[in-house]
Amino acid sequence: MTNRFTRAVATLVGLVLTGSGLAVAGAAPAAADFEVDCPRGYFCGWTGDDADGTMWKTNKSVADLGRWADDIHSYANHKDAEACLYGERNYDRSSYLWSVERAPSGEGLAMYGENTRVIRSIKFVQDPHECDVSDYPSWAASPTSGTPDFGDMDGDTRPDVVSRDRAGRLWFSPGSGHAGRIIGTGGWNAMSALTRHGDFSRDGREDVIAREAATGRLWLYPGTGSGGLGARKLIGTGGWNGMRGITALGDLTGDGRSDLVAAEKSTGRLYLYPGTSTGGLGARKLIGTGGWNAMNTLVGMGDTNGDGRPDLYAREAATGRLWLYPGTGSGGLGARKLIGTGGWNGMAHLVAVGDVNGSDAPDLVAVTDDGYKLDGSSYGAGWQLTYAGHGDGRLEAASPVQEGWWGFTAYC
Ligand SMILES: [Ca+2]
Ligand SMILES: [Ca+2]
Ligand SMILES: [Ca+2]
Ligand SMILES: [Ca+2]
Repeated sequence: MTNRFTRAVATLVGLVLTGSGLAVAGAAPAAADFEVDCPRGYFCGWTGDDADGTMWKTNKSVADLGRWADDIHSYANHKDAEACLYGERNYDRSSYLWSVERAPSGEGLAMYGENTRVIRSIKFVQDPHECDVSDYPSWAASPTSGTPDFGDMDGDTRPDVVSRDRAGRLWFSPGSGHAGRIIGTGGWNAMSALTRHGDFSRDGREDVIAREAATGRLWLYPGTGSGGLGARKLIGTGGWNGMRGITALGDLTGDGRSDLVAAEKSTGRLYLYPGTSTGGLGARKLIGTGGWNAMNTLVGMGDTNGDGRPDLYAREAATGRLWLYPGTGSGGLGARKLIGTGGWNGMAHLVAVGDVNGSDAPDLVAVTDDGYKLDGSSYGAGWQLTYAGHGDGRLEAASPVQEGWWGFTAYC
C-alpha cells in the first residue's frame, strides 16, 4: 500500500517565516490556492508544481488521460472518493502508483500532492483497497468435518471470512477461494463491534452480531445460509457500550444454543449472555470476577481442545501474551493456559474462523500490524497468518500466507 499525500501544503508555503524574523505580511503566496481553484467534487491536476500552471479536472474516472498523462506535476483530490493513480491506461492494476485519500468529510478540504510520474488513468473508489488488490480479502480453506457449523456461512463446510472495509461495507470471502462479494452495502461503520460464530436465530445457520455505537444497542443479523445476512433483529436494547470484547463463541452452556460473552468496562468482569430459544439473549451470568480489562482482544475459537466445549482466547494488552480459557461443563471458563508467550500485540486483528486446514481442530487467523517482522525482515501491515490448531488448545507456528488484508477495519 502506498498513500502519499500532503494536506494543505500549498497554502502553507506562503506563510513560512524566514529566519530573519520579518513578518510575512505582504509576502506573495508561492502557490495558487488549490482549495479554491479545484472545485469540490473534482480531482484536479496542474502542469506546474504548487498547483500552478494550467489546471485539468475531472469528476469521473478517466481511463486514458491522453496528453495530460505527462503533464500533471501537482494535484488535489477534492472529491468524496479515493483516487487511484495508474501509470498505464484502463486502470491496469499492475501499473498502480498510489492513491490519494478523499478529503475529510465536512471540512471542505482537498488532499494535495506533487508528482513526477506519468499518470495515464485515474479511478475513483470507495476504499483504497480497490486500487491494486481485490476489493475483499482473498481467502481459501479446506472442507472440515470437525465443526462444520462453526465458521461456515454458505453450507460448503469450508469456513468463511467476513470483513468490513473503510467505506463501511461488509464483504463475504467464501472458503471456496472464489471471489468475495458485498453482503452489506454500507452503514457498517456505525457498528463498534462485530462478532460471529454459532447460530443464534435457531435455523442452523451462522449469524453475525453487531453493536451500534450511537445507541449501545446489539443487533442480530441472521445468516441466510448462502453467505448473506437477513433482516436484523434487536437483541440488546441498550447499555452495550459499557461492554468490551463482545464475542460470540458457540454454545458454552451446553443447551444447544449459541452464547455470547463480554467484559464490563467499569468492573473488568466477564459475563456470559446465554442464547435463548427465541433467538435472543437471556439473563447474564458472571463467569469472570475481574481483570478482564487487561485483555484487549477476545477470540471465540470454538472447541480447541476437543472436549466438546467452546474455548476462548484472550490477548493480554500489557504483555502481548495469548491465553486460553477453556470452556467448562458448567458453562464457565476453567483455569487459563498460556498459548502465546508474547508478540501478539503486533497483530491488528485476531480472527476465529473455525477449522481452516481440515484437521478438525479450530485454527486462528491473524492480520499483521505495521511493525510486523519475521526473522528480522519487515513485513508490515496486512499479512494474513494462519496458526494451525494443535488439537489440545495450543497453536502451531505460522508463516505469512498472503498480503492484501490491510485496510479492513474489522473481521469476524
Ligand atoms: Ca463456507
Ligand atoms: Ca442463524
Ligand atoms: Ca448455550
Ligand atoms: Ca474446549
